[in-house]
Amino acid sequence: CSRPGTVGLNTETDSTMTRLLTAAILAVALLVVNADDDYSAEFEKLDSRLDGITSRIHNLVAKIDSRVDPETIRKAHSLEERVIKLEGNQCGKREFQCGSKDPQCVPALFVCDGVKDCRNGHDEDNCDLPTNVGAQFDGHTITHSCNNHRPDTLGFEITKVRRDPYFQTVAFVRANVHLSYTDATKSFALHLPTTGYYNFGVRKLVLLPTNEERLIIVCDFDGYNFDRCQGSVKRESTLEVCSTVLFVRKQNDE
Ligand SMILES: [Ca+2]
Repeated sequence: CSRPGTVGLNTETDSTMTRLLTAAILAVALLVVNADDDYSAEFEKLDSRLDGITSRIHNLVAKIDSRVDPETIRKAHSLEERVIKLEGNQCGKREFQCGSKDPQCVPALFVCDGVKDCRNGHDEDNCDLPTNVGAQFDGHTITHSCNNHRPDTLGFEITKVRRDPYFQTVAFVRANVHLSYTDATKSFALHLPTTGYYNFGVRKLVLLPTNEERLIIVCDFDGYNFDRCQGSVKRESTLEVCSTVLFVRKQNDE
């Protein structure tokens, strides 16, 4: 037989639960909305700061282009390239942007091949190699999940460079990668000879895997500042980035 009192109690309880749930959902929704509001404000602030910085850098580059100090010009272009990297340059992944005053995309393979492909010729303007023989870079590990031994030190030295006259866009290199790490009981130091290449079109140094862990070191230069590159370590099988590293040139007088 039925028990009306119990049914009534259950209905009341259900109603209370429904209201509580509704309130909880509303509270979560409000939190999400508020959180979105906070992030939107933060994004707007960053966006506006980036606009300001971009405009200042473009003005600076325009002003100093006529001066003769190549180091100052190089620094300004380096800043400009870093901003372009953040904002995107409207070209494809394997394309080169000829320049902000005369935007044009050309295939990255056409950069530094001895033939002017950009209307403004910028694809042939900046063809010095940042990784000449003897160049040494020390890494500062930012994130690391490649394995369970985060490096205490990580760096590389270029030992040989070869450029093929028929394929100037790429410089082939030999390098020594060194790294050290410490586990629970002792320290390890490894020196791993490897090969790789610098691609002028995308301004990337790639060092091929050195041991059974099959990790690739990729370092992105901005094409102007030869003293630093944004490094990432990738798994060869999946190309997943498992470590990020800032590489800074070791000065020879150290
Ligand atoms: Ca060219």
